[in-house]
Amino acid sequence: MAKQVQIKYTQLFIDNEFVDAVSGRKFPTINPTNGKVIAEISEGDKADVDKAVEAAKRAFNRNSEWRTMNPYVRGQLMHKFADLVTRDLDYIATLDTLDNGKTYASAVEDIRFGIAVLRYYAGWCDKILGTTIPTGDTSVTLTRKEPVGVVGQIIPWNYPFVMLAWKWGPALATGCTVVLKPAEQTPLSALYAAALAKEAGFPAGVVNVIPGYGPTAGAAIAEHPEIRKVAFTGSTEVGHAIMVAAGKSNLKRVSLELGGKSPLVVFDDVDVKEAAKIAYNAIFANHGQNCCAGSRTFVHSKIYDEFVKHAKQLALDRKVGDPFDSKTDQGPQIDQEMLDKVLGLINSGKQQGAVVEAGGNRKGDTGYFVQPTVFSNVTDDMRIAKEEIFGPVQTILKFDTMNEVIERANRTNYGLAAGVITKDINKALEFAQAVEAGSVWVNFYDAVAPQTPFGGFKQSGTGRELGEEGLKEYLEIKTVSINVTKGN
Ligand code: TXE
Repeated sequence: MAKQVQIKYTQLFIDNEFVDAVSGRKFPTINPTNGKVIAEISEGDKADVDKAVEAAKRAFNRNSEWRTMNPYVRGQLMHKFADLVTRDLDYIATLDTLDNGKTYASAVEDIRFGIAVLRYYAGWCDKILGTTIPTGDTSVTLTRKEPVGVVGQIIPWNYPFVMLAWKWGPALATGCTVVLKPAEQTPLSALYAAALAKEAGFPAGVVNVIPGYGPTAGAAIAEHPEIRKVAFTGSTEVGHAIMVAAGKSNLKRVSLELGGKSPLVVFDDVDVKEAAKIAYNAIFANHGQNCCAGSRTFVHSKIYDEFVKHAKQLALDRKVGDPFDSKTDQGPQIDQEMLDKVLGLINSGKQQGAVVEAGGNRKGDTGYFVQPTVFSNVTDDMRIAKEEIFGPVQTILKFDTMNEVIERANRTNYGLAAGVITKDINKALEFAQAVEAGSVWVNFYDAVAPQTPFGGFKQSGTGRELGEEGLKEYLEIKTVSINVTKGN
């Protein structure tokens, strides 16, 4: 797999054109495998967000091409865009691997999932229906579902293209117009997607992409008085800031998909080796940089030692290295900051008395690689059991009873996802009902599909993405009541 590809787009995308930032500033995007600069990217700021919002507003004008487009044609445009992503799948996956460090194989899976999400939402375009409501003899009442308007979307670096697809899918299906800010670490695939949107034939201003930093470009989106809705995926800390900004500006709608500390509970009636494999994938997928990572593995005391033995072996066998090498399981973490954060938390685990079964250190001194790490003897009070590590670090805790594990699983401000492994359907359902989490997976993990709603309880977020639920975030409901001589 070629590691060197031509980077075609490095400027902001506004009104269907690639342009420099108003300030003329640029910032580097770094390859986490070697710490080297891949490209210098135009750095968007408030002035650029303002320009993009103006373009998005024009595209949303009442008589614009986009607003008057037959919804079926809108769906065809989305399918055309998905076709182009399919055509260039290898290239886009290469951009994400270069920029993010994820393995090329997982980047390909990501892009395929993104395509599935885009096609799922393309199918919705002409199926967004209103209702008629009986209101008496002298009136007729109906509802219309209308796009909210210009939406801001701020996405993270862990799944660069997929996050764009999750955001653009429902926004375009409902007929909104978009100003998207990719993460500063991973702007490349979003800029390429912008070029494909133009090639597909979306009218100017329907999608705009403004790379830049959070406190400048991101904050300008969250505070903008003419953005009607902001969709954010990222840290819980910034999620708080987005809500404050929305409250202080124009009460724009807010949907947030934030961090997690998701429990995966393994009962004692399972095939232990199999369960260890599920738990391994649950935590190590995407190098642990996954909002729903199974980052607290609760194992029943009867099988605890055997489980730890398997978990240790799986981590020791995990191949860390060049993400473009097809034998590699794990590439680097995203950047120096995350490397430092993950290593700091690993050290806290050592200091607080957890047992290092595997890994426990940085790997090499070039790039941001971390050894796959397994901690046993973890207790609830340790930082590694409480804080989102966002790295390849498995923490294995021991439990004895259902009530105990439910109480401990829920003792967190997060509530994004949870898993349970058992052969007993009653246990599985009892846990699924009691756990405070937006997604619960039984006997597997990370089973997210375009048609299944996804989002968090508590401080893991608000609102839902994917599925029909995901559309609601982008729709206003208008009630139209008509005075008639003979109603119902
Ligand atoms: O997130 P940030 P970071 C968690 C994970 C990770 C931690 C920090 O625990 O260790 O967050 O990661 C933009 N106004 N997750 O620092 O800062 C930013 O530019 C508006 C979980 O990367 O939240 C980027 O585009 N926007 C998560 C996006 O927010 C702002 C995925 C995410 O960056 C902003 C990533 C501001 N003031 C990290 N500050 C998940 N839920 O999947 C930053 N941004």
